[in-house]
Amino acid sequence: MAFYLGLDSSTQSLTGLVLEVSGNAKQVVFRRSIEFDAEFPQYGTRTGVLPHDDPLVAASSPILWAEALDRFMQILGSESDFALTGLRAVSGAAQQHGSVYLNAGAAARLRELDPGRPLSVQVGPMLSRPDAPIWMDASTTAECAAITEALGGAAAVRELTGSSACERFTGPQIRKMHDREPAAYRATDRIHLVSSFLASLLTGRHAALDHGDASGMNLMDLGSRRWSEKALRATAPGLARRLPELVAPWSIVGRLAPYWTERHGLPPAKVVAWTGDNPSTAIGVGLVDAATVAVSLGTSDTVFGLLSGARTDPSGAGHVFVAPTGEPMALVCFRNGSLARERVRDACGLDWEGFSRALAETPAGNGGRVMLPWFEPEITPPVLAPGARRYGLDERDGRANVRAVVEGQMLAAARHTAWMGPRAGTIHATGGAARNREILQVVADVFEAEVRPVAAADAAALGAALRAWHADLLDEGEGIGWEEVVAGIARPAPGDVVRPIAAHVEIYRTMARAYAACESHALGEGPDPTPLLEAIRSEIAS
Ligand code: ADP
Ligand code: XUL
Repeated sequence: MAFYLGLDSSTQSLTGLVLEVSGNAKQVVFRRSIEFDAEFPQYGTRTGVLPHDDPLVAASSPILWAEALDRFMQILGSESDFALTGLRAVSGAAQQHGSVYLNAGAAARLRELDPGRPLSVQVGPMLSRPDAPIWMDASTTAECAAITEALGGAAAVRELTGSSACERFTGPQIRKMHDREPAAYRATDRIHLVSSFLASLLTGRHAALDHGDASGMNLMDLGSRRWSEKALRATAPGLARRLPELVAPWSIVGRLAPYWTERHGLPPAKVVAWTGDNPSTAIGVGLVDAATVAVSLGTSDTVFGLLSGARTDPSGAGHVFVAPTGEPMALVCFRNGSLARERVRDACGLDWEGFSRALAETPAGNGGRVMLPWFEPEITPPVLAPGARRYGLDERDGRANVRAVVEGQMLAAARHTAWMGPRAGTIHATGGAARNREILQVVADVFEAEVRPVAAADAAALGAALRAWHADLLDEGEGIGWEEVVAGIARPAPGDVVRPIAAHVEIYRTMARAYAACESHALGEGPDPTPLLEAIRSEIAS
């Protein structure tokens, strides 16, 4: 019997779970989630983000993430009722793109982490910048333009790194820091992603970064999976020596440092490279072939799947990352996910049950009314000026707004993922909102696919535990296929399926044209869609 710990440091919380593996049987034997805002109010975060006057800026606190990790390990050490000595390996997933800036003293401080003092007080002195920009930041449009120009245009950046230069990606964030805070940049010895920062705390040394999370930086050559000298030059001087080593996702990057063994009674388990939450979720929902895609309805909504052939998104909104299997995966991210749904829910004074009822009792297509749900600056399509746009929709009509926010989100998701290739027949759904059947019905109807909610909650943490198991076996010289890794656990519950309703599918084919016209108009790229919407209204009414 062996145990594997998977962690997920997401925008709003840290979740960890322990997987017990005995022969072919796997089960989760321990699970705990720690909400940042509620458990650590002293940092002043709201939904995991430090308040800022500029709506385009989003940062969080690396000390908060460290304190949450320490708290989780303390709970694991004191409350778990299985033999901790059997813990063989640990891995993790983290919100992607966010960056942590460490000074030259950090390497020694990591080596000498003192088990007698809380981690949080030991992390502060390692930082060359107190906060960490995160994936919600949209303040680097100028930096993206400069990098794009230096690399020969958007298509060239995509070919090289798998994505166009994106505001939230780490390269543009580093360039901004270099240009606007030169002293802090000079004082920076190592730049980690959230994933490799937390792995460094676990191992007590600067941990390597996996190809999967490194794909979200606009700095790695996706073909060779090395840092691209060109991209580094286009970003900031002296960057190569500030970046972690790159490794394959299944690499062992160290062992739990004495801090963890002495302070919390954990064994010196192997630490497997951490990755981004989306790549890790791919394993946690059982995406091990290109026939299935996943929809993750969390703080952000993401749609992703393994790619069968090489392609990038010509529109520039989608990304190609390296999956934990080593294959390319496509991903499109929508910032206005759960928080936008919550915004509409709260404006109508509803709970989730009432939200679901409003969805169930309003007609598919919403009588031709459209919402572009850009309450916050949006990533896909890129929108910097926040504010929902409504077409034919009265803001005071609560139930129609409930349907409009979900339909707007799913019509956008279908439109902006068409580049990924032929539509999948099955969608695996995960994330907090995947427990909402009425939302999943809209996903099924718009994507014309069967939607299967993945039974296990916490897919990113589960994916991390499964990756830890896979890497441990590989390290012991026992190869194991990915099908076998996910078998029996990272799978939709048998028989639990939401099927598309034929009449709704027809309506959404029409509404896709309505959505596209509204989006083009709102982006200043198309005419007033009112005449089209009027025609569509009578089309779907008949
Ligand atoms: P994260 O991206 O932080 O990991 P989760 O995947 O845990 O987020 O999702 C959390 C979100 O799930 C909450 O912000 C909430 O809006 C949403 N949620 C929870 N329950 C429901 C429900 N019944 N219907 C719709 N959304 C829900
Ligand atoms: C993906 C992205 C988000 C974060 C959320 O590109 O920015 O999904 O990973 O944690």
